[in-house]
Amino acid sequence: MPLEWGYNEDNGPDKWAQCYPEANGQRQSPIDIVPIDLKTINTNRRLTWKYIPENVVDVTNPGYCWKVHVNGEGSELSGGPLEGRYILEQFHCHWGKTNQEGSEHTINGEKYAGELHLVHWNASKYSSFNEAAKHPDGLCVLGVFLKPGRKNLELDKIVCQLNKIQYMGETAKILVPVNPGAFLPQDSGYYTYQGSLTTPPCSECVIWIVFKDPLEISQEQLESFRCLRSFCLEDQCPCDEFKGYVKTNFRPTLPLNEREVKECRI
Ligand code: 3J3
Ligand code: ZN
Repeated sequence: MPLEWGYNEDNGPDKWAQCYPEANGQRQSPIDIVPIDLKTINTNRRLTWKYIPENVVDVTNPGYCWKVHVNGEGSELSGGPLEGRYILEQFHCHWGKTNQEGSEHTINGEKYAGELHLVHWNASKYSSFNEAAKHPDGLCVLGVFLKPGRKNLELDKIVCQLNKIQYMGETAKILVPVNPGAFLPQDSGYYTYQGSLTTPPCSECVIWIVFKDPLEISQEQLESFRCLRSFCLEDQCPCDEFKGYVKTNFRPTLPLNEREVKECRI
């Protein structure tokens, strides 16, 4: 069964609101971040994180990206703009058909080749991820821009499994510890604002933290993302321009409206 939404002409972001009305909301993500417009705050509450590498479970192809599920027990994201403790649920990635596009957030209109999202939920206030996703402070997503450069050895533990999840619905176990903290820039400043999921249902439940400094990954790692297929093995290959490959899975930016974006030093 193909996805009911996607990134093609007939099911792309400009059509999502037909089935997911929140996509037309006033606090949607991603956004274009314009640093000169921002209020810089020197928060005295340092953003801190802790992850358990052994708690990474598996990687799956939901039809529009690769997504790594994590057992969040023992993880913790707190401080900075956050009240309480957020725990890691999953991490995934967005990319484009060339290196000239692929990130969801942009800086002064500039796109990176991709964007990694570490999705956390507010375990101090809510009982589960799905419950948290119904509340304006339910989730916190850390966004890390990706640029082509040196291979990231920690990410390669995921990349080397992608050949086992070529088709939508496939899952592969991650049998080695993977440290999500290795994807986060050390001592980078960040931007933070109130937004939404960037995929349907586009729920307005996310506190976004977008790091300024990008993470380098190799050209080969980027190209391995573009080999994932957007349909199940049993389904017919859709006759689209890219023959059913996930070549693009980023949502274009949405208006900031009445929101404030804060720039924080780490
Ligand atoms: O995509 C599912 C979706 O079915 C729905 O349950 C939603 C929560 O209400 O999120 C999950 S998800 O964990 O896979 N997910 C989608 C992509 C949440 C986070 C992701 O959104 S993003 O803003 O980080 N890109
Ligand atoms: Zn995402």
